[in-house]
Amino acid sequence: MQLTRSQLEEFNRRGYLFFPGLLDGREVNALQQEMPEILSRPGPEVVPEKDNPQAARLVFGAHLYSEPFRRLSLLPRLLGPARQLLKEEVYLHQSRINPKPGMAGGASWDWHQDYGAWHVVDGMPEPRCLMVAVFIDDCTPVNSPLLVVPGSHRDGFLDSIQLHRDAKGYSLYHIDEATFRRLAEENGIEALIGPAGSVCFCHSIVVHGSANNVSPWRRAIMYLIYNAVSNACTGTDRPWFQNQRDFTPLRPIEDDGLRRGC
Ligand SMILES: O=C(O)CCC(=O)C(=O)O
Repeated sequence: MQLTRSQLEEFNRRGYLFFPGLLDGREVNALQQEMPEILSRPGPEVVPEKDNPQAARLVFGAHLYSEPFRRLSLLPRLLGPARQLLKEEVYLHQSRINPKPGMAGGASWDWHQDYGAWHVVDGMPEPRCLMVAVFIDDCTPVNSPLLVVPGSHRDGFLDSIQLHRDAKGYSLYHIDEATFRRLAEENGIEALIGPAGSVCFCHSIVVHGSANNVSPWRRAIMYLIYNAVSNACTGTDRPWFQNQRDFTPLRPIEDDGLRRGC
């Protein structure tokens, strides 16, 4: 998939591009079928919710142990735009699934820029990476969609970030209230709504967050973090599932590779 000039302009202006239903039903099904096994892994790559240890808050690294998720990360529909937006070869710095179970099992995320953790903890030199959000489930107005502040990347990396004291098993640098109020007043807030299989290509310093999922329905999203190869992280503190150390440029598979592998 090749982005058009107007899509590139939109990305520069708004900080993200959203494609409803970029994956078809068979592809979505292949990913959804993997979820029970992924969620039941005992490993440290599964981070529980603080107030509900039975529920997973984050599952890191699924592309390394689930074949459908590995194939997803190499689809030309994702890799092509990632390389185009970053203007060079890319590797996968991190992947994480946020399963966001229903009935308030999936707790909120304070407003933050993802780049904070990668920069401060993993030593990523520049915000030259992308957060690609792939909807595993339908994201509706009622099941706690991801909320973004369009255009907030134009303010750059905010120096008001603070380490979130409640983040256990992962790092989250959130922004202070005054800064967030200003950004929201200037730019508004948008909810990413779409069917399972929708994909958002998002700049790594776009401010985003989400509320508790009080609906009965799960709202899982896979976040694939593509980083420019020349922007590889220098830190080594975090484990394989949070800070991948293989900087080999990714090579796309066939565009029907996820469908055929099912
Ligand atoms: O999926 C969500 O609700 C928010 C997740 C998020 O902001 C993150 O993982 O950086």
